[in-house]
Amino acid sequence: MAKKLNIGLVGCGFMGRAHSNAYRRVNNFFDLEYAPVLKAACARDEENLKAFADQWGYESIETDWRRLIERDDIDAIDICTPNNLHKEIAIAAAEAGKMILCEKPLSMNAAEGEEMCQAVEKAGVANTVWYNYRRVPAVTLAKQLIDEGRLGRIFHYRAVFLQDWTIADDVPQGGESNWRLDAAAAGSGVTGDLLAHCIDTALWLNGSIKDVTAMTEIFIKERMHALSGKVEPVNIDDACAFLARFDNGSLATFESTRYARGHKALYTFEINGEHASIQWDLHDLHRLNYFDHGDDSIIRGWRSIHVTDSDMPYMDKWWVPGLQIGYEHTFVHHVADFLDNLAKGQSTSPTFRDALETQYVCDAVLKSAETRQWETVPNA
Ligand code: SOE
Repeated sequence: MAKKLNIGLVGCGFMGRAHSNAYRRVNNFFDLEYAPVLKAACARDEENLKAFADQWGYESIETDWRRLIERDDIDAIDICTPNNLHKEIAIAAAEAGKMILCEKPLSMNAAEGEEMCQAVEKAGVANTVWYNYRRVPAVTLAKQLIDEGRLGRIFHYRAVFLQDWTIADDVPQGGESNWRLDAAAAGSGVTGDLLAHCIDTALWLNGSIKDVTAMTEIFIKERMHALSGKVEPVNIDDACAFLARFDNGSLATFESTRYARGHKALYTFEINGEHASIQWDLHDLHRLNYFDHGDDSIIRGWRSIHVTDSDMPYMDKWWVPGLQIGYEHTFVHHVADFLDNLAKGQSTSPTFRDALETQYVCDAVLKSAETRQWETVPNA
């Protein structure tokens, strides 16, 4: 009989659904010492919350996250709120001795992230940040190939994350649906929302970033604010591109925008090494493209690895070779790793401290866009 881990989830939007699905599925597929229990869901709008709790099978609801944290029957707090609430909830949860699973990005900025790290480290509670793309099997396989030294010295890292959902000027900012467009709720625009994913993956695959130089743009300068009902200035970056140098000497380009007509969530990266190169594309997430210069010259070329075999990361837990999995499984993998590490008394990466490194890069990027200078990234 698995040990129970009682989850209290705060926020019942898109990420609340993705995480709830993961908690429900994980023990069906992974053999683990712990089993999450959907103990309580928390949000302000009681009607929506009740519907959400019924749909996902939560045992109870709370409309105040402070009350949720006070409850003795909650072991772990899962933060799926807009970014401006992460810090307060995480610190209160840590002080109450709860484990914390926090949605990305960790915080509005690095200063907040530092306080959050101190709180979880002082309390000694298990913590993790949901940068889910690390746990796409093809991306985990890329990590394995790099760690095995198959690429050799890395020269280049190239990442983009393109969307097009904010092009119309009548999309409001703020409120439940569009808080990502409101600087007061999100902290930043594509830098904290999309490039943070690219940066997290890059730091994991290719090590620390030394310095950056960036440019950002706000294409639509004013939007109606859903809460005030008034037209207000837009203060988030609609687009951002930056150059970076890694500690290992490799050079990088990163680009993100919500104004790339035709692209919904095109996250791609390419890494060029001395012996081999790797490419990955979220729209084809179960494939890893790989070029190995060590192949015989007459058969040398890019190969597209279908990451579905049982000796590939996570895939022995799912179907039979050849049958692929998708986006929602990355969250199942994250929970599985969290529960597995809990049983071993270990923390699960990215921890708050790992995610703070991403915040430092984001802050340096935004600062560089203002100063128009190269900015050094501090160590986390
Ligand atoms: C924004 O549209 C968004 O939902 C991000 O917030 C997610 O982190 C990303 O995975 C997909 O796009």
